[in-house]
Amino acid sequence: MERQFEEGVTLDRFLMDTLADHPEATGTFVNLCQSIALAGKMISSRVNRAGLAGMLGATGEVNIQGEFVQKLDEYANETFKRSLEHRGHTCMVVSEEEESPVLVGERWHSGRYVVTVDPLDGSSNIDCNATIGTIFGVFRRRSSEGSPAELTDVLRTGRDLVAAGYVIYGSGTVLVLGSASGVNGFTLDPTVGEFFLSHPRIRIPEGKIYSCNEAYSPRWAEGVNRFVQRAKERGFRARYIGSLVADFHRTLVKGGVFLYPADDRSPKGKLRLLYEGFPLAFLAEKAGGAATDGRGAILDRLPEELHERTPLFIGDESLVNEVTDLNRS
Ligand code: AHM
Ligand code: MG
Repeated sequence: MERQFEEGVTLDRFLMDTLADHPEATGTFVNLCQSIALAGKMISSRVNRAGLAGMLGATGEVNIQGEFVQKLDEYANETFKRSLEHRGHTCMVVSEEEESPVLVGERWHSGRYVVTVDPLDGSSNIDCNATIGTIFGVFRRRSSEGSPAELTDVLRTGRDLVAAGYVIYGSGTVLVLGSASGVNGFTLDPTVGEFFLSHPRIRIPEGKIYSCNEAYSPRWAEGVNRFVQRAKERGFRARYIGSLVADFHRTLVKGGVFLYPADDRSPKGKLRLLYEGFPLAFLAEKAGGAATDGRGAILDRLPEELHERTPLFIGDESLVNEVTDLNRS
C-alpha cells in the first residue's frame, strides 16, 4: 500500500521514507533530489536578494535561444550544474542555457541519471518581481555506466522520464516533485532552510480558467480560437502571467488549462520540449491531467534535437482533450 505522508514532513524525511519502501534502491535518486533542493534554496535566496545584490538586468550576452541572458539566468545555470556535478548521481546535464549537453567530470562518468533543466524559466519577468522558477526532468541513462553519457541518453520520449518537477520562486518558494510516488509540493521555510510537505498528493482540480497569450490569437488555428470563445461563453476566467512555471503551478493547484499553441510565425511552437514540455507533461499526467502538442500526447514525442520546440496544451484532462480535438479539426 502506498505510504501516506502528513503535511509538515520534511523533504529529507519524505525521501528517506520513500526509499525505505524500495529495498532495491541504492539511495542515488535521493541524493539527486537533495542536490536539486539545494540548488533551489541557493537560487531562491539569490532571487530574493536580487535587487540588493546587483543581480537585476541583463549580462549583455545572448543565449542559444537568441534571448538576452539575465544575470540571474547565468547564476541559476551555474548553481544547478555545480550542485549536480560532484555527487556521482548525474552523468549529463542538458540546460536551456547551454548549446551542447554538459558532461560531468571524468570522475563521475558512472553517474546514473541525466538531468534536463530550464534554470530560470520566465526570466523576462525578473526585473518586475514576477514569479519565476527552475524546471527539471530526470532520465535514467541507457548507455553503460562508467563511460561518458551519450546523446541517446536524452533524445528519447518523455515516457522514459523517472522524475520531474520545478522550484517556483514566488510569494513563497515551493518545490514540486513528481515521481513514481505521485506529485507532492514542499514549501521552503527560509528561517530554517528546510522544505516541508505542504501540498501532498496533488491532483488537478476542476477549474474554469484558461491561460494563454491572447494577443497572438489572430495567428492561431481556428480551432484554438473556437475553444477560447467557448470558454468565455461558459464563464471561464482568464489568467496569464507569461512565466510558464507560474502559469503551470496555478493550473496544477487551481485547475483549468494553459495553452501555448503553434502559430503561423512559429509553426513548431515556442516552448522547449526537453526541459519545459516533458517535465510539466509528466507532472500533469501524474496529477490526473493531460498535456498535448495540439495533436498527440507530449510525452510520446521523440525529440530529434536538444532545443526542440513544441506547442503546449496542458492541464485539466477534459479541457486539454477538447482544445486538442478542436485544433486537429
Ligand atoms: P524562458 O523564460 O525560459 O525563455 O521561457 C519562455 C517563456 C515562458 O516562461 C512563458 O510561458 C512564455 O515564454 C511566454 O511567452 P510570451 O511572452 O510569448 O507570451
Ligand atoms: Mg523557460
